[in-house]
Formats: sequence, structure tokens, C-alpha cells
Amino acid sequence: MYTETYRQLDRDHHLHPFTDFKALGEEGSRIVTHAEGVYIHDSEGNRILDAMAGLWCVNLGYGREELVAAATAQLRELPYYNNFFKSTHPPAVKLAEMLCRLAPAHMNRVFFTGSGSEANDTVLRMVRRYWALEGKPDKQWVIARENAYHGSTVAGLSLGGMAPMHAQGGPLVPKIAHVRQPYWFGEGRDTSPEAFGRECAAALEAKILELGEENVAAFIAEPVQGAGGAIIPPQSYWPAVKEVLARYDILLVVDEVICGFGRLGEWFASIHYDLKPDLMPIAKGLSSGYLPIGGVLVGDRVAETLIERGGEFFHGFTYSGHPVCAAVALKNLELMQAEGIVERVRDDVGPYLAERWATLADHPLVGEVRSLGLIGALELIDPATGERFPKSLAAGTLCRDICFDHGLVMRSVGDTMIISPPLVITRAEIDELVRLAWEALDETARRLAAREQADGPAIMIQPSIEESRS
Ligand code: PXG
Repeated sequence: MYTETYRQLDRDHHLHPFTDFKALGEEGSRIVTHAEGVYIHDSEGNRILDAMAGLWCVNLGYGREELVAAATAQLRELPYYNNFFKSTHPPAVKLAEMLCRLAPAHMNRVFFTGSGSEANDTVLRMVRRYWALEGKPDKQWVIARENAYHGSTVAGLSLGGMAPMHAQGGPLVPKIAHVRQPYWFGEGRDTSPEAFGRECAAALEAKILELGEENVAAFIAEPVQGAGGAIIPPQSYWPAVKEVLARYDILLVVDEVICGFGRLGEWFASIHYDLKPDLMPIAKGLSSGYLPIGGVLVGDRVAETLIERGGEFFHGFTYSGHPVCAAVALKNLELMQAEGIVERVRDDVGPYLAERWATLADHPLVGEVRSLGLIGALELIDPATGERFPKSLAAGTLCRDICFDHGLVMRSVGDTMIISPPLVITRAEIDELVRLAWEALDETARRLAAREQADGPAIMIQPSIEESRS
């Protein structure tokens, strides 16, 4: 009754993000009711290991009373005040100070937003403003990458490189160009990963030369692409990109919305890859997803120009640095520090996941296994051919649905299965994750074999947005 009531109301009134409204209306949604640690529970009594940490964000896991207490205390003290008109409040100031302590040494300022998308809107405003203030107003082009995800506002969508989103969202923000992504398994298998990484960096350089350095403001990239399919670039990629960037005067924007706050075993992926970003959009793990908050960490070069020469920057959000969100984010970072979460990912559970996750390479359906820190991916292939399954089989979506039914949230992006579990996951829970993934792969293989034998449109299932993104 309970489930049906919610499903009906959901169907009647709720338009979900990234969802085929009609198809979901017919299928009915899963009602998630409560959660603890790395597990979510649904209204039908299922306990499901959430290997996606919500949406790449619940880094400290569910049910942390300290975060509840921080929110409650701040709600009583000061539930809202803005940071406009020369005002501020202690949670925003304390969070700003702590973030700058954790960030690379040359980043000493932060601009708060309500989300990662707003952070990337802020990035676009800032880079163009920076170059205008530097007396180079023609430097407006931003180079991004195909299949990148930088959010769903118009600026986020334009910076991102997801073709199906672009097809729906036009006209896009002008003067944003996209270069190829360092997705070796998907696009580079005719050469070695290392050579392919260098080719992708060369494509960036070619684009800079094509547009003219005098017209290029910035290059923006996720250190490891998240929504695009947990794409860990070949080892040659970032060093080669650094070499290219060193030859030209353009800003580097490293989108840390997913990779920041310990996901790769450092506070920021920029530390892991030894990058020196001018701007770093952040969100998600900043508050472990408990409340919505994001921001842009700003390097000294850009900050000094904005401060010294900028005058008023006409930009900001009602909820920029919201006191309750800031208080929860601050407590979240304090807990991460006190519990050594980042070191734990780097030295313990990250390497353990890598070892256990790699065993899935022995499964006949798996063409590649990769992981870094607590991000991982499996590439599904047809064991008969060693190539991708026909798109019409929607193998990834099938596998994702089977995972859910087996008690595991593992996402699909096309035929790439991805995980990004809470950073507090234990070794025993990693064992469980890998066991559930193996069982789900077995079941997927059985069902795909049955589908391949059947014929006609009856075997088609509705591809999801994840399918169509790839
Ligand atoms: N940058 C990156 C790298 C992201 O992953 C955003 C910006 C935008 O953040 P907000 O808070 O505005 O959502 C993201 C968000 C998926 C999925 O399907 C990923 C995100 C959001 C929604 C779905 O994996 N990442």
C-alpha cells in the first residue's frame, strides 16, 4: 500500500532529473526510505549496498549523527543569512578558511555556490572576467572535452560534452570548444594507452593553435571523468597536458566536484596528479551530500586580479555560503580529517578495492577493469566476439537493474559499469560489493544469452539516458 501510494503520487506530480518521464511512469519508481553506513533501504524492505555513494557524494556514509547535530545547532543559531552587502557569518568564514588550508598552497580564496553546476557557471563568469580585467578581452574561448560532465545549467551543459544533452539544450553558450576525451577503452584501443594519452593532449594543443592562443581563456577538465563513465586517463595524459599548458598562457580549471575530498586518495585530485589549477569547482563530497553546497576555489593569480582591479563582481546566489550547509560541510571536513579518511583511501581501502575489483577481469563479460582510489569501472563485452554487445541489447542497463535486484547499486553508462562507494566502506563491505557484482554479471550473461537467441523487437528494452549518453 505504502509503496503504491508513493509511486502513484510520484507518477502524478514529480518530474525526476535525467529521466524519461513516461517510461518511469509506466515502470514506477523505487522509494528509498532510510539509510545507514553504506546501505540504503527501500519501501519494499530491501537493503542495498550503495556503491555510488548516492550520486558520488555521500563520502562519509549515511547516518552520521555529528552532521545532524551540526545542522541542528546551526539551524537554531542562525538558519539563514546572506553573504551579500558586506555581511557574512561564522560558518561561511570558517569553512572558507579550512578549504583553503586543504587546497593546494596557491589557492587561498573560495566563492560559494549551491551546487556543482552553479560552481561551473561561476567558473565561466570568472575566467572571462579575469581576461577582460587583464586587458585581453578576446580571450573568451574555453576548451572542454567531449563526454565531460560539468552540470546541467546552461553554462554547465555547454561546458560539458554530452552529445544527447547538447541536442536538447541549444543554443549553447558561445565560444566553448570540445576536444577528444582520454577514453582509451572506448576510443583508443588501436594504439597503446600511453600513446593515446599523448594523442589526446596533442588534440588540446591543436585546438589552442586553431583558435589562437590570444582567443583562448581556459581549459576545463575533470581529473577522472565521472558521469562520462569513470574514465581514468592513461598515465601519460596529465603530464602531457601539463606540458602543453606550460607553452601557452591559458587558465586551467580542474573540476573537482567528484574527485575532490578524498575520492582519489588525496584531498584533491589536483594533488594526486600534481596539477596547478587556477580554478577548482567543488561540491558533492564537500558536505558528503548531506546538504547542498558547492564553490569555486580560486588561485592567487585570478583572485588578485579580481580583487585588485575588478570592482564589484556582479555574481552570486541567495544560498552562496548558506550557514547551515556551511556548518555541515565544515563538520564533514573536520570528521574526515579526524578519522584520517583520505589517508585510509590512499593506503588501505583504495589499494584493497583495486586488488579485489581486478578479480572481476576474470569474468567472461568483462573486457576491462580499472580503478583509482574509490572510483572503479568495468567494461562489458560480448565474450563471443570480444567486442561491445549490440546497443539494442542495452547490456549496461540490464546489468544495472540486475544489480539493484541483487542488493547493489552499481551504475551503468552505456555498457560501462561504474562504482564510487562511500569512503568509509570497509574491507568486508568491499568483499560483499565484489561478490554481488560477480553474481550480477553472471545473471546478466545468462539473460543476454537468452536475448541473443531470441529475435525481433521483443528483445529490445528501453535504453536509459545513461545508454544514450555514450
Ligand atoms: N561537475 C562534475 C564533475 C559533476 O560530476 C557537476 C559538475 C554538477 O554538479 P551539480 O551539483 O550541479 O549536480 C557534476 C555532477 C551522473 C551524474 O549521472 C553526475 C552528476 C550529476 C548528476 C548525475 O553520474 N555530477
